[in-house]
Parts: sequence; C-alpha cells; structure tokens
Amino acid sequence: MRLAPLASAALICATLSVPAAAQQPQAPAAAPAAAMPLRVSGAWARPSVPGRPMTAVYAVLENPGGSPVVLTGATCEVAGMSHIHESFEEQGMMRMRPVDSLVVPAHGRVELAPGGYHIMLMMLRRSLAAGDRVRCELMAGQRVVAVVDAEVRAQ
Ligand SMILES: [Cu+2]
Repeated sequence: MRLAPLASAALICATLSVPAAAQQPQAPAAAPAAAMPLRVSGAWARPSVPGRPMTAVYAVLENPGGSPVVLTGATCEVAGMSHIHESFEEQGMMRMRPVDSLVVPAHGRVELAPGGYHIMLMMLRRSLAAGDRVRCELMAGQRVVAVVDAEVRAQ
C-alpha cells in the first residue's frame, strides 16, 4: 500500500470539519517520561510542506502494564490542533480520518506508521524541517499517558 504524497493527503485533511469542542485544551504540565504508562520508541515526524501547516507524527507505543490504555487524543506544542488519525484506502486513494479512541492492549503495542495510525498535527505554528524536533503528549481523557519526542526527517 503506497501513501499518496503528503500534499494530497493534506488536502483531504483540510476539508475535515472540526467542531469547536474538538479544540485542544492547553497542554498540561510535563510529567517525567519514566512515570508514563506507555513506552515510546522510534518517534519521527514528516517535514512540513510550504503553504500547508500540517504534518504527521509516527512512533511505536508499548504498554508494559496489565491494563489496556485507551488513547483519546494528543496535544503538541507546535500545533494549534492535534488528533489521532487513521489512514485508509478508498478507491485506490489514501485518505484519513480522526479516531475517537485507540487501544494499546495490556502487554501489547500499537504502531503509528505511514499508511496506518498517526498523530495528525494541524495549524502548525512554525514550519518543520529535517533535524527539528516535535514534542507531543498522548492523552487518555485528561491524563497524559505518553510523551512523544519526534525527530523531523523525510522518511
Ligand atoms: Cu492524518
């Protein structure tokens, strides 16, 4: 399954309607990563494309605990709005949509990867180039359950 160029994916994203209630609250104070229920590895983000203030963040999330963790959203300092998205193929085109929740099973893992789940960052406050870093917090309701520190790179 090939991912369409980000520009066309971004077009689809831009057409999603966003109710005011979906706006992100201010990011809560940072908690130490060691205290987080989820372990994060291999985090990276795509560079932004001029004129399209959005990007996607990918990572592997592992849950060493005995209870599932239900992700409901994300807050990212660099983005005015962030959602958990999934990509899907429809009539040969890659499209994407927000998901209300994403379960990381007990003693299991979930991969955020091109063509699948990702953190969608919209309303970027600055452009992102290779070598930059992006920090997001993954939320389970009002609780921060993982800190994603992603490196911006082309692939
Ligand atoms: Cu997306």
